[in-house]
Amino acid sequence: MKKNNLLMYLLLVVALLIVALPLAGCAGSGSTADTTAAETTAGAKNEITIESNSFKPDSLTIKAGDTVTWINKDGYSHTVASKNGEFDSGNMAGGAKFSFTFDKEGTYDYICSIHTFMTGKIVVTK
Ligand SMILES: [Cu+2]
Repeated sequence: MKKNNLLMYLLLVVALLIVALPLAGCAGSGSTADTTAAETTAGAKNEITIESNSFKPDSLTIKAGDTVTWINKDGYSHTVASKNGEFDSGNMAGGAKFSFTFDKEGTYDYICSIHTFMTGKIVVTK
């Protein structure tokens, strides 16, 4: 009789372990999310607005690899044209945007080829 009770007790312990172990496994695996750190997607916005026949700001310093976006807020066409031919937006109607990525350091003077008195420059540092 005593031996039987012990056997029943052992069976009960084993049965409890079988039920309890998968539950413990589930609880452990529930906390693996949220490990990827949020990367800084946007640093300073390199935006230049074209407004009232001028580039604002007319001088902008960025780092190599940065992209600059010009936005024409006038109701008529402008262009963004590098004096040395590195970039040329072509005709930008009112509301149009133009982006260029500067890979090399240096100073890039540009004008609006329609209104050549409109000048600006981008300084690209390392
Ligand atoms: Cu213009």
